[in-house]
This record gives sequence, structure tokens and C-alpha cells, in this order.
Amino acid sequence: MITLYSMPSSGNSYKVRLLLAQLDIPFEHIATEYAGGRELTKTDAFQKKNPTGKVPLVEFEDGRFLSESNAILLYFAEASAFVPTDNYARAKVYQWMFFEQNFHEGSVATRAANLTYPDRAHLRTPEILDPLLQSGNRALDVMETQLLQSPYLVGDHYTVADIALYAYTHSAEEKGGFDIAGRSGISAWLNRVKQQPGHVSLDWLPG
Ligand SMILES: N[C@@H](CCC(=O)N[C@@H](CS)C(=O)NCC(=O)O)C(=O)O
Repeated sequence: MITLYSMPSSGNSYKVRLLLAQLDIPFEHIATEYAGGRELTKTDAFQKKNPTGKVPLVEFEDGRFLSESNAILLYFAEASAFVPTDNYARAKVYQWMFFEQNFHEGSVATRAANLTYPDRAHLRTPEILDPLLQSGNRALDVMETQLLQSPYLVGDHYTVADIALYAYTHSAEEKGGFDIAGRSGISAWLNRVKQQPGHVSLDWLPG
């Protein structure tokens, strides 16, 4: 069985838990939460497994490792219906996944993290939070434009791109103070994603 090191409260980690649950892939879970377990990622032993010292991290039974949430999603989803076989549609999935890491996560997730994790309290200044609100709104507007045109980010079907972007968007209003209710395309899409077979919430853990 694979082992997943993940942070229960983190969207990057949630992406992987959600996909594994939907694909019915069993895994052993090792939690590295801020309030308990995070010390593990600072150890030499962990950093030998992932030199960035970050989670999610997958440890395979044969001793190999895979990090970066979206690489993990693609690895496990490769032969499933969540990755299109058509070259263009697959490239569009990659486009949204790169957008997620390059444009969305650094603003939407960072603002939410600054506002929720106690050890980030010193980052709750207008100089830091306001630009994150601005750039996060731009990222959400990009999603909104697409989701007013198609039910999922890449056309008519749920893909790993939807999983990648659901992770931090679903809690963006509650944790990050972004206006999601006022974006009807994103709101309807969040409900569609939630209704997918095997969907689990952020707090779900195996066993
Ligand atoms: N680009 C990476 C980001 C990983 C990342 O930043 N993980 C955070 C949680 S969201 C982490 O491990 N934080 C704990 C720490 O820095 O000790 C991915 O998508 O996997």
C-alpha cells in the first residue's frame, strides 16, 4: 500500500486525498499538521524523501517517492476518466493545473493561510492582504469566465483540473474572505464537483 504524507487542513494535500478516494485507491495516511506532526517535515529523514520539506508526498511500496500535488494527481489519474485522451483537452487540463500553481494558489490559498494559521498572524496587514485579495480576485475571475461557458473547467467532463482548483476555491470565501457567492459560475461548479461519485470533504481521512 502507498503512504501519503499530508496536512489535513491543506488544500494541496486535500487534492490528493480526494482523488485517491474517488479512484478507490487505499493508502496509509501520515498527518503533518501545523498543530501536530509538522515537525516531521523538518527532519533530515523526511527531507531525504522530499528535499522541499513539503507535503503532499507519496511513498511507494518499492521505496520511490513523488511530491508536488498536481504531479501526484496526474500520476494516479493517468489511465482514468479524469484525464482526457484527446491531446488538446489533456493540454487544457495541464493549462488549468499550471494556472492553479502559478496564479491561483499563491494568492487565494496564501490569503486564506495568512488569515487562519496562528503562526501567520503577523502577515495579516493590509500591505500583505490587500494585494492578495486583488490577485486572488483576478484568478477567480479567470475561473468564473470559463465556468459561465462550460460546466467543468475543461468542457463537459470532470477532470483532475477540477480537483486541483476545487481544493482551495471551495473554502476561499470562508477562509480567505473572497466573494464566491457573487460568482454564479464558480458557485454552481462547486456544487457539481461536490456531487461527483466518491467525493469526500477536506476533513476526510482513510479508516
Ligand atoms: N507546490 C507544492 C506546495 C506544497 C506545499 O506548500 N505544502 C505545504 C502545505 S500546503 C506544506 O507542506 N507546508 C508545511 C511546511 O512548510 O512545513 C504542491 O503543490 O504540492
